[in-house]
Amino acid sequence: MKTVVCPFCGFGCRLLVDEKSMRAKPYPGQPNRGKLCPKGLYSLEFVRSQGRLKRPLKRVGSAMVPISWGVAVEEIANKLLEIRELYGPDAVAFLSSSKISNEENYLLQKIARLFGTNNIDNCARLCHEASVHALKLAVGTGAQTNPYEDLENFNAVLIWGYNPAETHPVVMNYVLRAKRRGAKVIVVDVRETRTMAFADYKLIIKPGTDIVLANAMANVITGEELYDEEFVRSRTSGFSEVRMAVMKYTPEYAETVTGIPAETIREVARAFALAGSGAIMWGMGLTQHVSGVENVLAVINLALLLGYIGEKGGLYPMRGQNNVQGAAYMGALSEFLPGYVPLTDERFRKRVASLWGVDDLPTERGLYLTELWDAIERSDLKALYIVGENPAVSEADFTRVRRALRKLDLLVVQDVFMTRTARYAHYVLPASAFCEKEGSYMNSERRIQWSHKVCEPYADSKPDWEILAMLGRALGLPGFNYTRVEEITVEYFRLFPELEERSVDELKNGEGIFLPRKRLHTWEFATPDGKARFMAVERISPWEEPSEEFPLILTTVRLINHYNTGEMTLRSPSLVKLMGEPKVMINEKDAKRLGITDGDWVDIETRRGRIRMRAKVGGVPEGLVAIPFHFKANRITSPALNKAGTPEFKFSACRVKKMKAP
Ligand SMILES: Nc1nc2c(c(=O)[nH]1)N[C@H]1C(S)=C(S)[C@@H](COP(=O)(O)OP(=O)(O)OC[C@H]3O[C@@H](n4cnc5c(=O)[nH]c(N)nc54)[C@H](O)[C@@H]3O)O[C@H]1N2
Ligand SMILES: Nc1nc2c(c(=O)[nH]1)N[C@H]1C(S)=C(S)[C@@H](COP(=O)(O)OP(=O)(O)OC[C@H]3O[C@@H](n4cnc5c(=O)[nH]c(N)nc54)[C@H](O)[C@@H]3O)O[C@H]1N2
Ligand code: SF4
Ligand SMILES: [Mo]
Repeated sequence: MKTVVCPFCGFGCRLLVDEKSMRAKPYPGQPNRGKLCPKGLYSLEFVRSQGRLKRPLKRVGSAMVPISWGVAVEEIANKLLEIRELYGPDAVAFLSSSKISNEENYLLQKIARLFGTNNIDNCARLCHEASVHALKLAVGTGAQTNPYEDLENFNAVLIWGYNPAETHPVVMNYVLRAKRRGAKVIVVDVRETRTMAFADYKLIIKPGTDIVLANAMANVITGEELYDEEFVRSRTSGFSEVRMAVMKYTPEYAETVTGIPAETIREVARAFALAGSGAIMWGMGLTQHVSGVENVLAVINLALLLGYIGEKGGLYPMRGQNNVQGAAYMGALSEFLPGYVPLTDERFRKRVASLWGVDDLPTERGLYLTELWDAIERSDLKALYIVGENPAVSEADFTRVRRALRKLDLLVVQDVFMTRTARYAHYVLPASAFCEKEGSYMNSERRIQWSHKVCEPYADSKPDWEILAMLGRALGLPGFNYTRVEEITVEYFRLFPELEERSVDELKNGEGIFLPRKRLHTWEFATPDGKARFMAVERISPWEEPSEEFPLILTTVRLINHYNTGEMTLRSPSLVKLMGEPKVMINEKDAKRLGITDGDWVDIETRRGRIRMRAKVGGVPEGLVAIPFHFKANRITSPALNKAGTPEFKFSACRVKKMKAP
């Protein structure tokens, strides 16, 4: 039996895998304590599926022909160098993957920066980057503050724009244990979710009005003097601005905007404040809006008012992908060096440069993932190297993404499957799957865990770190002569003072290592003056308002047995058996008005285009339609970006029409 990290969500369960039968069962220790959801349980199935990429492929005309690893890497490197020679290093961009290990993310951002560009990003941009920006501003570190185990000790859990019963099923065990101890569970969502089945308070909010609700709760907490005066005085700044700003957000006003009764807002604000300790957990319902950063700031203000930090509470931006937290800590983001250190921090930047054997590194922030497509259209960007990312499906308004991908001089896709994105590639490189390689991953609570190799790489595939080491050498970059993955682990350990005394053996054999430590901000915040910053925020309207032509609001959501763009889940027979057909949810009244009954085929249309699926009547309030984002939703979603570069996946204006069956 070997321990392996689950390749799906950011909760970061560990699996015990029997090497002979290749069956997984849950690891009894931290963090999943003997539990798994179906995706983890059946995660080995996609590894053995027929669709795996077997060998490197090169586009010749309209055909993809097999070539050797040596030729593929040599040709790709030469083409990248040629483009750099002609147009400069910023004509090339690298997309890293929150599916690959820390070591692999570390290598790809090292390649990008040594190549001369900060055009390095990952799908965190589509996900929790607004949380990172807000947390950086307010508390100084862009990550979850407390471990999962703390959830059980708090007296209240506020779950906001987040549906863990489907998206992080195992974390629900922690929430439920808290509830059994008497903790109040409050859930805020635009529709009745599975998570609400466990809630003491279910708040159904109008889409995109979360700031108004959070400010109204702050209005009650300040107005009724329920805040923690000592904490506010000694550990924060900016309180008076926030108190002033929320004065006009009375519960009565908030009721008219959010649709939640004023009395309920009061009751919930009081219950949360009087609990004495509490966690706030949030997800894509907050971040995937043009107001994403401000949404998160408004919610963080509540924790700061009540002193729900350290022993008394925690901020839980529950991370999406299994290694999205690690990708960030390893520096696979266009505006941060490893450890979320800004590019402008000269001391740290020079330290990284000297570790890599050069004088300095580029200092201008690179392109965000969501800015690449316009840069390609403008002919500023000529080459894109994508590792484990499927933007032709996962990006908003993907028609323009697909158009841009076609225009590139060089597109390389390194993946385990021939993805929708790989179809546009000039070169496709077969990566080994998670259980075919060794490496470390970091989960949402910032626990670094080792994942062991349980089987040999499929066909002629190679672990991503080996491919990237070959690429680094072919590009003539210094320091890519790795022979074992552990050499990369030791190298990234050197960037973090907290890891200096730790060893790879400890990581391999124990319950993981928290970076930088288990609980953040217990005594001091990571801001320059050590204090948390209240940030007053005002309501921000969605980019696109419903109109006569497009009268309904469209949001996109997740289902428990589907995963993101489906490349992995659709290749798992057991999961395919469990998953239902994704359907558009529409309210009974809207359905009746439009002559739609349960199971009918409908067209959902926005200003970007149209998709067709079956309707499921019920489950959403009047005026809202919700579609599972998996597969095709992004043909029609809004590409408007927030300050952190995340699209407004959760709000488009749309219309729905009944169709004859296709
Ligand atoms: N089964 C499964 N699990 C997954 C994934 C998956 O694809 N499938 N993906 C993983 C990834 S990458 C991520 S990022 C996480 C995401 O995990 P979640 O954040 O839980 O995922 P979503 O379903 O996208 O969005 C959460 C909720 O936001 C609500 N919402 C929409 N608009 C608003 C709004 O304006 N205000 C409020 N308050 N709520 C709103 C939606 O109704 C939805 O219930 O899940 C991870 N886990
Ligand atoms: N409408 C709408 N769109 C959304 C969202 C939404 O809520 N609504 N959510 C957004 C969010 S939060 C996210 S995170 C993104 C996700 O967007 P993506 O990251 O593009 O989606 P995934 O399907 O997770 O793609 C991961 C890819 O990694 C590959 N892979 C798996 N393991 C390995 C490996 O070991 N090596 C390599 N090289 N490749 C590997 C898989 O085959 C797959 O192609 O989608 C975003 N898009
Ligand atoms: S909860 Fe997440 S990490 Fe755990 S088994 Fe399910 S998908 Fe994997
Ligand atoms: Mo995500």
